[in-house]
Amino acid sequence: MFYVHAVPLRNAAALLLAAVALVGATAPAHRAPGDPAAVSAKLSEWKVELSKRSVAAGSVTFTVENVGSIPHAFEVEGQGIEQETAVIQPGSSATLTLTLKPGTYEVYCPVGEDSHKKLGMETDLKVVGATSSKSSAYGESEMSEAPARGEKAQAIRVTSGGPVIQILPGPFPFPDSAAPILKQFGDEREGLESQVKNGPYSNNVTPISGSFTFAAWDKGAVRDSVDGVAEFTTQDGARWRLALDRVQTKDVPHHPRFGGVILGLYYHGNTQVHTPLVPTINSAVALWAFGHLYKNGALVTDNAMVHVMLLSRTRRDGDFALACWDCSKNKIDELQLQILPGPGEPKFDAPGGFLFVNWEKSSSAKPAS
Ligand SMILES: [Cu+2]
Repeated sequence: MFYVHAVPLRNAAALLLAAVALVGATAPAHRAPGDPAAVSAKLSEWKVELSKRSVAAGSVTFTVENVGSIPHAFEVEGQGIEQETAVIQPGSSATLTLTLKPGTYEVYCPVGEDSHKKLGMETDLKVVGATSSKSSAYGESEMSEAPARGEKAQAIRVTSGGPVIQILPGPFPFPDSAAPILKQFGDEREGLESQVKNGPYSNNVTPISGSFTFAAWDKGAVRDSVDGVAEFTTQDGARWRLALDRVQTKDVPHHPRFGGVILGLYYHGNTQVHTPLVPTINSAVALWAFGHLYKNGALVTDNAMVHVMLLSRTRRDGDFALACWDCSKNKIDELQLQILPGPGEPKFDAPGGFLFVNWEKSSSAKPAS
């Protein structure tokens, strides 16, 4: 997985500043016994930054600021301790004072059953014997950990199965549940509210036929990739073919801050990650890609915007109405394919101008390497 905000340059500048600061650093200031150590923390999408990576054992006060745009929280876990703040709204702060023994502690955002943690909101804190405290600046964690994390490649192969349904425009069936979440979506709210009235997250479905198989690789950094083909015949008899060969790295309307391939994530709905117009689900894979789309053998576009998920089932057997607002405990077998026109391209010649297709009994495996 990777993040699409334009932070790398700023990070690079911060790292340079941090390096300069480290060169100029002198011996750490001693504090009187009994004085709590102070650590400040910044939460944002999707990272946790600590002012220090290492503190002396004893009482430690964390001052935590949410500098992001959605609610977060702060948890410290390790050496038998597991303590967290309440949820912190964007622009607000909280403090947490703990007595910490020497050892390594995991520091992360616990919102969304670890979905924020999986998206990158985690780091660690070393607590050392009281006399050998050493502090360092923001940014050192990225220097020491990013390369190791980038090597972690995971892969999945997904095969479609079961009934195939095309989702047609219609009202979203959980408007009361979605309303409080939509309030936090700022600029996006208007578009989402029109999708509540008549959009692609509806109970208005029709059985069709087709198949979809793909393999996807989550390689960290910017090397995620995908390879797959979907073929289906829509309600109107049109034959569609979609070839996937490259992941998408820029913001997608209504899918901000995401790109590439993410394996194993719990999100949507009330976790406030991603569009709230999908119930809360657990996913084996979520990916964003560009696709080559053909209709009846003729190329429609090389830039179709594609979002794919294999997720815990959201729809009923039989009539395929959305059946739950929190579907995260259900079996993971629903394969969703969502295809939208590329930026500036005309709507597809299909109801609502989009192609949303589900395969209701799909499966996944690790691909042979
Ligand atoms: Cu968070």
